[in-house]
Parts: sequence; structure tokens; C-alpha cells
Amino acid sequence: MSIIEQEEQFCAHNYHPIPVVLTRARGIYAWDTAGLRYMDMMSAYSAVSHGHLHPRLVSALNTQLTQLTIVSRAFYTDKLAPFLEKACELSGQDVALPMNTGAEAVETAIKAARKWAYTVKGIEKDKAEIITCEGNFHGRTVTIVGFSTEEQYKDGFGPFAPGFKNIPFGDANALEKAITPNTAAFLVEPIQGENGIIIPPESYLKKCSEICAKNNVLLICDEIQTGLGRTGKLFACDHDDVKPDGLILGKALGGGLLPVSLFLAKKEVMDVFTPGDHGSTFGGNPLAAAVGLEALKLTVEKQMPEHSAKMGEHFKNELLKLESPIIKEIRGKGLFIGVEINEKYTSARKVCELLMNKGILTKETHETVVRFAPPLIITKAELDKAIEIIKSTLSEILDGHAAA
Ligand code: IF1
Repeated sequence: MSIIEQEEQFCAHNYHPIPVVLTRARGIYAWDTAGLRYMDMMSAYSAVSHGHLHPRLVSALNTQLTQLTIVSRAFYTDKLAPFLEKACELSGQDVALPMNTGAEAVETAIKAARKWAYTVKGIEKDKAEIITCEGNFHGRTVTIVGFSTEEQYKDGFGPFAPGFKNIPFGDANALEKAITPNTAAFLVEPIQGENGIIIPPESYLKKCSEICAKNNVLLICDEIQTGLGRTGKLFACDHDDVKPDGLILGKALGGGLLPVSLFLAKKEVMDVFTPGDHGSTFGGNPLAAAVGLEALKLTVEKQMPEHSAKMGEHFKNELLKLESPIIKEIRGKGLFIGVEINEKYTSARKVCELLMNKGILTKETHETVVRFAPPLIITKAELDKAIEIIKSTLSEILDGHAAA
């Protein structure tokens, strides 16, 4: 029985992986069990922004592994506070609450916003509303998928939590109109990832920030995917010079080694939590804290946001130069790029499978978009190699289409 057949038999079918079996990775590369090398242009959905097994992150993990791993938050440890102070310093937030997965940090933000609404803003108990956007992706818990607009993410999982209202993404007036006296917060991705790398109009977030401030509504930005340099700034909020009332980080915060997430907020918001209100067995463990701190330091010391901006610009320009009729649109900021495929010629899935055969690994999102989000350490030469592979793949498709 092959590994793929074994996984078919023993693993739930909640994914449809690209047919490659990986066994090793380092930097921007991964190798399959046949020893073939691939460029990872997906970075585990941006969790591997530092590259696979970055030596400084592995060293931070190995050192901590010889000292202390999990003791729960029933006790203090010497690693959590330095990690959280660095995260607050870099984000300009006052306080952080450590969790593990992105969804857990989003759930934490939802709880904080609701309790702030009742205890600080004075909204009537159980009446708090949180505004979210059509096309959102904030995780897979039942609460979170309850306000998804992707039917498949909801189908069969109801009933859902009340208190959420969706508005069109990118329309600040829609936010203004949706606010009621019961609105606690506006939860938004500065750039929508899963929806296909959707960039809002210029200064959208700035306008939303002003509308929220005017209405005493918390602006909470989900930067689980866009954070830590992915879009060419340390945080995507920085493109609009916006400091949200709450910030959610995850993915790359764990250095591609383990799940680390944070909900960060101003003191007035985080103070709603009193001992026993909220928690997590693994949240804030010293292993995660040691890696998280090193991941933050590495991001800044290696100027990864600046590199991401430069490389992203180069990559987008080279893609544009291909002038391929198969490419309908190229969207993105920094190394957070989505290429919309013209369905007349082929599907995004098909493009990903052909790219795999030529040594590039990536994944489609929403049938028509090929996502390119390589580790932020990728060099110009490596990107140019990727462009060559993409170029030959697209022309093969075109020839095949012409022949057909
Ligand atoms: C899947 C993509 C999807 C996220 C944002 C919270 C979370 C995510 C902005 C939850 C997670 C992952 C989940 C994974 C595929 C991937 C993803 F956009 F990154 F490609 F689904 F949209 N906020 N995104 O992007 O974080 O609990 O997963 O740690 O669920 O298929 P998590």
C-alpha cells in the first residue's frame, strides 16, 4: 500500500492534497520521497515565512527542549513575558494573550470584544454584535464558520452562534451603515487571503479605523496570514498606518515549527479578562514562547518585511511581463500574491499540478486563483527560476489549448 493509499484509508478526507509526498525540507525547498526537489511557493499557508527549519529557530527550539516545555499557565515561566513584551513592542499594543492556533486567537478576540461591549461600552448583555466581511476567513471553529460566506465551510455544521453581521469587504460606507448601538467590534483581514488575495481600495482600513473610533467600536485585525512581513510591511495594517484596537497573529509566529498565536489589544480591552475567564492547556508554553520570540526577532533583524516588499514587486512585474492570456489578474502585496487564472484555458488546480511536475509547490484557492506565497527569505535568483518554470508551464497550457 502506498503512503497516499494509506492516508486515503486512515485519514479523514477533509483535504484534497496535490499528489506529492514530502519527506524533508530546508529553506525554500522541500524534497519528496523519490528525492525530487521542489520550491515551496506556499509556505504552509504563510506559516513558514522564515523558510523551513531556519537554523536560528531550530536552535531556539532545541535549547528550550533541554530546559522546559509544558507546565501550563498554572505557574509562571521565564520565557512567556519576554515573548509577549516583544510582541507588544513591535505591534504597539499594550497586552497579549497567548494561544496556539489562529482560530483559538480569533475566538479569544471575539470573547474579548463581547465582554468589553458589556462591561465597558455598556451594551445590553447577550446583545453584542460583531461585524465581519463577506469572503472572510478566520478559522474553522463552529462559531467562526457561522459567519463565513463560503457555504461549504458551513454546510452540515449548524446551528451557529448569533451576533455576527456580514458586510461587503472593501466598502467603508457599508461599515458605517451596519453599525448599531449594539456593535462591539469590526473583525477584518486587512487583505483577504483565502478569498483569493483580495486587496481593498486605498486607505480602506484607515477609513474603517476612523469610523470605528467615531462609533466606539473596536477595530480588530486578523493578521494571522498577512502579519510578520508577508505583505511587505511588518503588519498589513502598516500600509494604512493603522493601529487597530485588537490584533491577531499566528502561523509564521511559530517559525514554521509549532503552533503559536496571540491576541494583542489595548489595556482597556484585555483587562476584561479576569483569572479563570479564558485559557488553554498549551497557550503560552515556554517552547512556543522561545520560538515565537526568536521568530519576531528574526523577522525584524533580517528586514524580512522590506525584502518581501522588494521581492514581491519584482515577482509581480515579471509575472506581468509574461503577458499570458491564461493570467486574468495578478493581485498582491509583498510576497502575498494571487494569480487569477482564465478558466477558458484551464483551472488553478491544473496549473498547480503542472507546476508540481516542474518543481514548484503551491495550491489553488477558490478554483481560479493560484497562490504564490514563498518563504520571505527567497532570493531574486530563486524567484527568477520560479518565473521561468511558470512561464514554460503557461506556454505549454497555451500550446495544448491551441492544439485542442
Ligand atoms: C484551512 C489560507 C484558509 C487564516 C486567517 C485565521 C486562520 C487562518 C486569515 C485560522 C487559517 C489556513 C487554514 C487552512 C488553510 C489556510 C487558509 F487562507 F491560509 F489559505 F483556509 F483560508 N485567520 N488559514 O488564513 O488559523 O486555526 O488554521 O491556525 O483551514 O484549510 P488556524
